[in-house]
Formats: sequence, structure tokens, C-alpha cells
Amino acid sequence: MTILETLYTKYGHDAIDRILSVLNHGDRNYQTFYQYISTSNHYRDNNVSHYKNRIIPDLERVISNKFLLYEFTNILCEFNFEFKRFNTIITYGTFDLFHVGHLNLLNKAKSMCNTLIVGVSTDEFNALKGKQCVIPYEQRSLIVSNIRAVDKVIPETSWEQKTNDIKQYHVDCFVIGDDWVGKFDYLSELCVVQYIPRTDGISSTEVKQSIKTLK
Ligand code: C2G
Repeated sequence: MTILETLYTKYGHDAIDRILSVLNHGDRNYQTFYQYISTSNHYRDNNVSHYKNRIIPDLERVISNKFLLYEFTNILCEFNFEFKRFNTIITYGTFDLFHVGHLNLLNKAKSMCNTLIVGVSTDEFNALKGKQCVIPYEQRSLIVSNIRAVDKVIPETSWEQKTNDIKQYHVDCFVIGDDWVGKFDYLSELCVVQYIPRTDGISSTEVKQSIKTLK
């Protein structure tokens, strides 16, 4: 039995046809996905994980009925799909004097995706941001690239690069701490934008001040 036949048997034609009719009006991804589930009967192979990781975040844009989305997501879970909400997330930061606030943000971002890309601000860009770093860019980017949650580090050299990065790396979601809330809403034309609660009681500035008091 193909995946589609299994779905029909399990959930009946009505529910599945409602979802598939949405999928069929979607873009190329949906057409490929529809073609896949109506011909393949090996739903656990890698191809599906690629489609479902692309499909779920996009489905949220085309299925306004949360019940229908929930049902379809359940169907994927019925096949024991372990999928993350997003395929690729990007975030940016200075990450000077790396601390647990940085780590919490990166771990939270990675918990929502398969691939986490981090733009680390160069020393020159930090000067534009009005930030004086203790640790130079080469060391900050090396530290961040060795954090288990991080899959790729790129230099952040300008405020404007985010749009191109999102397109170049096929990013589903932009994430940053909620100290930036509202500042990057314009990116929601390209991907989901999520502001994550900051970790209280820690910042690179506070670490610097603590070090000064030790002398
Ligand atoms: N962060 C956090 N909790 C803290 C400190 C920082 O969640 N206690 C988060 C910030 O919200 C940010 C990331 O960690 O998402 C990196 O913080 P910074 O190194 O301070 O970077 P920032 O100066 O905010 O630069 O284009 C975006 C900028 O490059 C962000």
C-alpha cells in the first residue's frame, strides 16, 4: 500500500482529500510531496524527512484551519516522523565573552530546527553597532562554531545582509533574543520571525564589570 492508500484507509477520504486539495494548490514542494505519498510505500526513507521538514512550516502558511494542520501533523507523527518545526534557522550576534545567555539562545534555536546558522558580528561591524569587544572576531566565531547546537557560522558584516542570507541558505525562521523585539519584523515577508526570551541576570557587559571588580 502507498502512503496515500494507508492514509485513506486510516483516516477516510474526506479528511485526507481536504488536506491534499490544499497541498495541490501549493507550490512545487507540495506537488512533489503529493506525488511522493501517492506512489511510495516506504514512508520512513530520507526523502520524506526532507519534504516534511520543508512542508510543515510552509503548511502553516497555507492551512489556516489549525485543526486540519493538527490532523495532518498527527498523520505524519503516526508514521513516527521525528520532525523539527523548521528546517533551517538563522540568528546573529556578537557573542563576546560567551556566556550562558548566549548558550541558552542557541540551544533553544537548535531545538526548533535541523540546521542552525549563526552570523557572528565582525569587529568592524561591532564598531558600527557601537560595541567594544574584549574577544576578537576570529576567537568569537571559533568558540561559537564549536558549540554543539551550531551547524554553521558566517560573518555578520552589515545590518542589511539578513535578507540575502535568508534567501541564500533557504532559511525558514529568523530567531533572536526578545531584547530586539519588533526590530526585525520586516523579515517576516521571507521567513518566520521569532523573538526568544533573554536569559536574565547575565550579559557580556555584566561579565566585564564582574572582572573589573576582581582586580
Ligand atoms: N542573549 C540572550 N540572553 C542574554 C544575553 C544575550 O538571550 N542574557 C541573546 C541576544 O538576545 C542575542 C544573542 O544572545 O540574540 C547574542 O547577543 P549579543 O552577543 O549581545 O548580540 P547583539 O549585540 O544582540 O547582536 O544583527 C543582530 C545583532 O548582531 C545582535
